Amino acid sequence: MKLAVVGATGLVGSEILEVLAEHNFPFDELLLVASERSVGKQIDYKGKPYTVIGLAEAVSLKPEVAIFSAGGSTSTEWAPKFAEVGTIVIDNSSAWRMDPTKKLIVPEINAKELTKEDKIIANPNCSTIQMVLALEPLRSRYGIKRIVVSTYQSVTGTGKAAVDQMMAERAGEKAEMVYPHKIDLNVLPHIDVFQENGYTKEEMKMIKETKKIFSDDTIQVTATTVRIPTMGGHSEAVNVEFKEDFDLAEVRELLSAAPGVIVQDDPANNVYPMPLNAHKKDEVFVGRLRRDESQANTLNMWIVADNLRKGAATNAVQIAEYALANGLI
Ligand code: 2RA
Repeated sequence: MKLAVVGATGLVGSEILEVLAEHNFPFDELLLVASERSVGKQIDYKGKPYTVIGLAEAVSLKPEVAIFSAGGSTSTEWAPKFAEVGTIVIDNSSAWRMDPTKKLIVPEINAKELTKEDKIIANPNCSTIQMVLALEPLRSRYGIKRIVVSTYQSVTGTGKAAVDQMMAERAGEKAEMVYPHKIDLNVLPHIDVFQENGYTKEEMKMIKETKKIFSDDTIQVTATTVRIPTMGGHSEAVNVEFKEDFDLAEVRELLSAAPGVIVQDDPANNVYPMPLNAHKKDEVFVGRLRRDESQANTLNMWIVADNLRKGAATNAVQIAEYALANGLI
């Protein structure tokens, strides 16, 4: 099995390598792939140096699987070229997510939809993944009518340059501006570009992707996505209205039993999910579980996950693991 990691030099790329190593992902050959300016660079995997190769060379080597994290335009151009030589592409960009011919997969929810015919598989947006994973056990029990989500997103979601901007500002140094404003000691109600309807693209991703992953266009979703000066992960305040009433003790049980979800909910002892604790973890953490007393059948919850892990690298590696375990490769 030949595995390619495309975009191996980026923040998500290095996280993918870490997750592959931690999960002991089986392969015979590893191709580390990046844009022309990184070709020839050395990157270590499990203590062994690998030389970065270019995209055209990687296609000619026909890997069985390629995990892409190289941005939308690289995916648009190169994913079909890999697919043509038989590679299964698992793509982290937004390029294919809403394409009706491509599946948008969170393995714990809908990996069963995958078949051998799926050559380009889309990984959802980070803020969507952690929300739908925590909602899935409740959705299957009570049904969801409406979701109102507000996010508190880490600068790592923008990439290394954004982390550098925040750190330079913190150190009082001159910062290269990635955001339109200072990010340290600030909060930006602005993630990705504004759309004609006044929402940002990040907000629209949460709305559209949630419906696609749950295969349910009737679920109403509204979102406000916000960048905050933190690094460990994304946090989300979610207000969810179910079709049926719920029992809070049962909600806790369902969440505790859900794969990939950890309940941290002990307010008396100041226990609740925080990005500081979610950092480098594969799971999604849920807490502050409480009934919305202003409306029937409605729950408030707080969801935190490392956006580079379950929000990107972990989910992509899990898709590859599913494909391997189920004979799709
Ligand atoms: C963010 N949604 O945090 C992103 C990254 N995929 O900006």
